[in-house]
Amino acid sequence: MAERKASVERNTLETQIRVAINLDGTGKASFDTGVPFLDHMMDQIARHGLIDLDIKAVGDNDIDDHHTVEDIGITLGQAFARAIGDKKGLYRYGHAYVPLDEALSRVVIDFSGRPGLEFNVEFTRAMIGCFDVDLFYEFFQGFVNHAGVTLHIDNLRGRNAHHQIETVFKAFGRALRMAVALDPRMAGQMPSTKGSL
Ligand SMILES: [Mn+2]
Repeated sequence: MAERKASVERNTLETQIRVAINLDGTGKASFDTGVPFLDHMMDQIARHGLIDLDIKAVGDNDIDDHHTVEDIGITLGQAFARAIGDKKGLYRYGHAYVPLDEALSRVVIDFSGRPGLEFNVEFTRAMIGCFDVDLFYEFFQGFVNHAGVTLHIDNLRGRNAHHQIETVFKAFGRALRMAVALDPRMAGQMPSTKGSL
């Protein structure tokens, strides 16, 4: 099987990001982004997606975390697009429900080639520690635009904002794991009647 790995570097005047991923990994994660709560969330992607992630970021966090979080989403999306390759034999769709105590989220993803995000999370508070919850939308929008995926995220219930977003990221990891898996019955074929994605 061809290796499904990618390394992407993205530099702007606001941020310098490096992302290395292995879709057929074991969930090994290494982060140095200057945004610890985002690292905690991306750790869920690695663990529950069984995707190795190595992410380093230097950003203008002296302003706020906005550029860094958005640009990590963008660069992670680029890395996925590159590692996925031509999509032959891909499951393509993935979904998961994940609970954490009172919180429950559902994430559905399609490696459609068409960027689209439905993000329905009514956070019960504006900040988690020093992390502004508005930035999660920016992270997923950056990812969606550059991975070329359709992504539906719904937090179905939850009182604790940390639980709300943690169920989203765990479900995102599980949905990714399903979608990026190779289907032996689809071997060598495009998972689309159009013949391309
Ligand atoms: Mn947690």
